[in-house]
Amino acid sequence: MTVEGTAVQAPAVPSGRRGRRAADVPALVAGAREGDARSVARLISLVEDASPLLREVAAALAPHTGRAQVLGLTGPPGVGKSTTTTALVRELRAAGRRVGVLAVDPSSPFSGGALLGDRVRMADHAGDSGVYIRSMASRGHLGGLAWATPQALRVLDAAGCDVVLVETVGVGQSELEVASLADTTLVLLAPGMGDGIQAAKAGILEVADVLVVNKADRDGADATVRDLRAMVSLGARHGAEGSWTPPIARTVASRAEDSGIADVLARIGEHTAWLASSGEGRRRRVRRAAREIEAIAVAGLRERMGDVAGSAALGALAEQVVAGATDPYAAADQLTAQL
Ligand SMILES: Nc1nc2c(ncn2[C@@H]2O[C@H](COP(=O)(O)OP(=O)(O)O)[C@@H](O)[C@H]2O)c(=O)[nH]1
Ligand SMILES: [Mg+2]
Repeated sequence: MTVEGTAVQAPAVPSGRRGRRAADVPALVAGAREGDARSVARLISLVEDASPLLREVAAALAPHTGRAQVLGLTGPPGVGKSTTTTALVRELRAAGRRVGVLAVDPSSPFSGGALLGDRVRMADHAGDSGVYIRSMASRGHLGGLAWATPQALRVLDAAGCDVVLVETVGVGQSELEVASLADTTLVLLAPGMGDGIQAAKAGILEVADVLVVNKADRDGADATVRDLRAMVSLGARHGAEGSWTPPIARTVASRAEDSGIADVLARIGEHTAWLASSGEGRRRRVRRAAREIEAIAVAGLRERMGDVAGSAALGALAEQVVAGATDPYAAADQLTAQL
């Protein structure tokens, strides 16, 4: 009876809470480092679900990270980010490099059409063990991307990816988020997206390390390149000596030949060299880590504050403030002193 019971229970529940609780983090990390795709997927799931094992996962990954080059791709929906990502993966694989892809959509739910589309298109590479592809969702809450994506990046880094591509839709904050994650950020634009350019103008030069005018097979590509060149030269005039001026590449990412993707990779290579020679690469990574630590710390504090809200201590302090026995600032100090 007991044998039957365990036989039914153990392997019959591969996913869900039971499986998660049973996760053996050191074994998963060892598996990921050996290139086992299932271990990689499992670790990313632990991260994405904010598993109680998150801390253990982070600690186990730490010694094996810091190698991967992170490329961010952002731009308006439909501009060709997924197509470009696919083309970059193809080129990088041809060069023998191991590649990870994180497709992040901050607004769509996990089963959303955009993500499904990404998956289908990425099926190009299915079966290639040198590529890990993962769609991520931020579960509807803004800022979700901020904490889960860096951890997922670490998983792919530890799994031996030489390059990790992070695709995000350029909607408001997410451009800034992807830029803060990446060593090199590509901003994609396409002809006939004048509104997109206008909207993006404010933030575009701050985040773009390489500008890509995709759909260069379409009318208006020259005008778009001209617009961008004017913007870039305006920005460059204010730039400090030795600063980076984003180059503008033209692509037809959907083409098998003459796509311009090799040129994009060459520009990325130049940026990578500049990151190293200027010291900016290191500074960016330190800034990235600082922001991450801050986000984790603030989230922790907020959680502890949550325990305080509605507590007897808070109630008592509120009574005192109403009675004029103390002021809200002094009360807040008393409250935070308890954390
Ligand atoms: N004409 C043309 N179409 C393209 C090009 N690149 C991508 N597309 C098409 O544009 C559409 C949107 O591409 P997708 O990569 O999904 O855009 P994303 O939303 O930015 O990821 C798809 O139908 C692609 O086939 C290109 O260079 N030229
Ligand atoms: Mg896409």
